[in-house]
Order: sequence, then structure tokens, then C-alpha cells
Amino acid sequence: MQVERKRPLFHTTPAYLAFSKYLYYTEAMNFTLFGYPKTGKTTLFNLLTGAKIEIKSYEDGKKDLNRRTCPVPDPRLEKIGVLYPEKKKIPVTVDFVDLAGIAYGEVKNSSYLSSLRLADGLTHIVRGFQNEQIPHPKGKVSPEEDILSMEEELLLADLTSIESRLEKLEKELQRSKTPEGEKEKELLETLRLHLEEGRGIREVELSPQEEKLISSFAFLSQKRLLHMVNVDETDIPLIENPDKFYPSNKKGVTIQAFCGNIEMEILELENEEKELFLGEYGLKELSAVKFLKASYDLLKVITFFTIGKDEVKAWTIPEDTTAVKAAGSIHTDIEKGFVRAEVILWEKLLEHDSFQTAREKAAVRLEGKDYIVQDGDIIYFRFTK
Ligand SMILES: Nc1nc2c(ncn2[C@@H]2O[C@H](COP(=O)(O)OP(=O)(O)O)[C@@H](O)[C@H]2O)c(=O)[nH]1
Ligand SMILES: [Mg+2]
Repeated sequence: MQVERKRPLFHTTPAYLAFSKYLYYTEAMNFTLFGYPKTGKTTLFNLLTGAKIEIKSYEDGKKDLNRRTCPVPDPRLEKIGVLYPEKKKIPVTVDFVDLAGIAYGEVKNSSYLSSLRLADGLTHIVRGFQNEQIPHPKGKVSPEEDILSMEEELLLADLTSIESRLEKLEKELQRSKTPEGEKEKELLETLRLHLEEGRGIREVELSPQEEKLISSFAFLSQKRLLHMVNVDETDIPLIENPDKFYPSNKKGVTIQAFCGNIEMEILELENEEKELFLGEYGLKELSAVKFLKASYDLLKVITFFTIGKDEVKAWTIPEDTTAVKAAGSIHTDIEKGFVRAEVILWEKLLEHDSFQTAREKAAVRLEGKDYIVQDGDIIYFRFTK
């Protein structure tokens, strides 16, 4: 996720439209669900978004993607909100995208490549369930093989982009040599070598200049990758030990598991019954909760809060963001005119009646431009126009 991108978002839900005037400034994160056909992508999409897209046991040839913008539940926002009953509470929102299945070997030619490249986090839905009605294209259900196969396909898609760029670049350099061109060629050749050795670009240490040089490629193997294995009822105990499916110790790759079938049943229940059923099945939490936690960890993002005239609002920024950059995620004017940040941790604010009384009791700290914003900070930015 890059806080500085400022293109407007897609408009899909009334909730999005209501928030869009704020969201123009920080783009919502995009989580894209993809994978081989009939693995449970749309099932998980329904679980995450509350959408009710029909689940079919056959491929209906539909190639449209499903998209929903959803608020991220945050109990901290609710608790801060209690101090300000008259203000609106505005949570962080996430764009979820659900792609149709991609056949084995087809990722590099897929019409979904551009959707995959737009994602902040890629979520690969992996088949872990047996079901004779839905034959596995390879004749055998093996989460490990599908995970390895998809990781390789992402590398191949990047190799293809690198090779076609290098071909053009070499011709350009023959015509006229430029230092920028030479630099790009050298970097792409290094990355090509990594990919050929089976390592994703996310494993390569890059300098900020190198990051910038390749950012427009939006390499798939550079993105954080979450494998979500969709298991059978009988494999529920494995949900707490997803490494059993495939022990990944790769940087920027995480494995989680869920049971789509059971959770679809649970989704139909009333709230109190939900808890009860989860317990009965031995499930610790809903996959939506697990998914968001894993994704936030994987993407290395944190949340801070602002208390404005009319609203209490949550914002997502990358870890290790300075106060002045966080200000810029709200509005470039606040970044440009940044004077000081008044900061208090959300729990500390709850010991007072309001930000104002906390300020009077000297519980609010004054921080400068380089202060590193912490998860759960409540910030009031002082700036000059
Ligand atoms: N046995 C079993 N079948 C499942 C499970 N999850 C999904 N399915 C079935 O798999 C099929 C595909 O689900 P869907 O979410 O549409 O997959 P997609 O093609 O990846 O979007 C449906 O017929 C589901 O009923 C599961 O956990 N266990
Ligand atoms: Mg689907």
C-alpha cells in the first residue's frame, strides 16, 4: 500500500459513497482473492463481505469479478466513539475483489493480470476439501502442490514482464545509452536471476531508489501473499496449525486455513448462536476476523485515529510512518503546513472525558515531524495554511 497514491476509488456500495469524500485522500487497501477454479473463492468473498453471491458447483463461464468495499470492524473506534456520541464513526474500509478461477498454467496470460497487479495483498484460495462432485483438475487434492504451483506461476508472470521489458530496453540502449537505462537493465537482470532460481521479488532487499525504479511493473511476486486453505469439516483441528499444509518460511508469505462449508452455515445464524456454533465446531474465530488480522500483519500496516469536528475516524498507514507522512495521508495541505502532532494512545484517552480534558491534564504529548506513529494513536495535527 502506498499512502501517497490519490486516485479515486471504485464506487460500489452506498457505504462507500457516504465515505467517498474522505476516502479520496487515502485509498482503501485492496485485497484480491484469486486461485484455481472451484476452490472456494466466492465462498470466502461472501464470508468476508456479507455478500450473497450464489455459489455454484459448476463453472458457469462467468468472467466478471465481484467487488465490495467493506468497513473494517475495530472495537477501539467504538470505544473512542462512546466519548463522542454526537460524532459519526468512520472505520477504515477495504476493497475486496473476487476473481473467477484461473486454469493451471494460465496466470501469465490471464485477463486478470491487471486486477492482480492492482492488489495491495494477494489472497490465494487453495482447495483442501474433498468432493467427488467437483473433480480436481489434477485428479488429486493437494494443498501443498497447488501452493507451489501458484507461487511458480506468479514468478513466471513476472519473468515474462521482465523479459519483454529487457528486449525493448536493449534496443533502446543500442540506439542511445543512458545511465537510467543502464541502471534499469542491471536491476532487471538481477531480478530475472532471482526469479529463475525460484525466489520471489519480495525476498530481494531493494534500496528505495530501486523500489521506485520497478514500482510501475507492480510485480506479483513482490506482493505479500496469503494462502487460505479451504478444508473439510474433518480437518478443522488443522485450522490452528496451517503450517501442516505447507510449512512456508518465506518472507511476506503466510498460510491460514478455514472451512468454507461450515462458516456458510454459521453466517445464516443470529449473533449469539454464531458464537455457540463456532465453539461446537472447535473454531476459535470467524475466518473474516482471522483474515483481517493476518492481512494487517502481512502488509505491515497499522491504524491511527483522528477526532474531527463531525467525526471520529480510523486511518490505515504502513508501519514506521512518520507523523508528517501520516498527516499527508489525510491531506497534502496538512503535510505541507505541519507544525506539531498532539498524540495520545487510545486507551489513555478513555481515562479522560475528551481529548480536550486530556490536553488540560497534560496527558496529550506534543510530537514533531519525525515521530513514528504507533498503532492505536489518536492524533490531532496542528498545521498552518
Ligand atoms: N466439501 C466442501 N465443499 C466446499 C467447501 N467450500 C466450497 N465448497 C464447494 O466448492 C464449490 C465452489 O465454491 P466457490 O466458492 O464458488 O468456489 P470458486 O469457484 O473458487 O469461487 C461449491 O460447490 C461449494 O459448495 C468446503 O469447505 N467443503
Ligand atoms: Mg467464484
